[in-house]
Amino acid sequence: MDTQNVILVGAPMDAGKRRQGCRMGPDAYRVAGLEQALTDLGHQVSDIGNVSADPSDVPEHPHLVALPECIGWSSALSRAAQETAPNGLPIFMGGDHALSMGTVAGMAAHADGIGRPLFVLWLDAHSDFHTPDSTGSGNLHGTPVAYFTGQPGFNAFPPLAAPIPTDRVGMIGLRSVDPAERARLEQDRAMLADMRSIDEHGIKAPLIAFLDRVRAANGILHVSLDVDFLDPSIAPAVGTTVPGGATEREAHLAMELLHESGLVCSLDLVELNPFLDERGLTAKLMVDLAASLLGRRIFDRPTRSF
Ligand code: 6HN
Ligand code: MN
Ligand code: MN
Ligand code: MN
Repeated sequence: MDTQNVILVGAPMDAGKRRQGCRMGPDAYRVAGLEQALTDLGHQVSDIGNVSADPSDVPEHPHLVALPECIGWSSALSRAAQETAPNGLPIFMGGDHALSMGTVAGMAAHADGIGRPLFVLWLDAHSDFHTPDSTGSGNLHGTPVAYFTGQPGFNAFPPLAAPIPTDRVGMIGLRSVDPAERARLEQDRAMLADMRSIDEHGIKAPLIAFLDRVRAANGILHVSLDVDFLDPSIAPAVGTTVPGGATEREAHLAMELLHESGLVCSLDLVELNPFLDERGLTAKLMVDLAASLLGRRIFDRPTRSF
């Protein structure tokens, strides 16, 4: 098996929504044994600790939650992505999904620098395709895809070195998309696989079709894994559960196919709220999924004992 340099980057961002707890995510992944699980696969793993948000002098916004802090996280995490990606595969341990504004922007700049297009796989119940003008909740974790694809309304945020055209975005797991997001998605060319289509055709078909697109363009792939992609019965530790999510088997199969593709350059693990977990189950499942993505074989899955 080919081994890689894997760089764990803590992103204890909790500013992307009102409900707090995701700041404990990076330490939950550490306690759940992410570094050891990847080391056991033969990888060179280093944990560079936690990033903190840059200062921002943008004023607070009456509707958008913690706007200055989100801007400060975006620039800090974009820099962290650009600094780590040349040395290996960064895994961003979140933190809420607003952190992907920074990680994807930074990975896009990195990809641009090496002359390859960045594709993004969004594994999520939600499309996170609101703009600051369309979000009803004011929670910026519902906006990262709109930001890094260059939609209007993000003037207060760091300018993008390389906006990602929507036809380089694939979304799998969708089952809760607000009307404004839907209207925008319908005009766009992102690959969308909602849970209805996964029920009908399985998870392999849309994923392989998307990976073929990445390969044909000589692209590299950033994967953004939101805990609520998974069914809440197996992954309760998230503030935005939507019933009818991916099963443990569908999620592992997706990770194994991603590994076999050899195309993945970076990974976000987002929205884990350890305050809502049950005996660390969600954190451990996310660690096991990351291990499958990094090449753990099916017979090597651990027995869960408490
Ligand atoms: N996530 N569409 C809802 C909102 O508040 O804009 C939910 C967003 C969920 C965010 O999945 O990271
Ligand atoms: Mn505010
Ligand atoms: Mn999300
Ligand atoms: Mn979500």
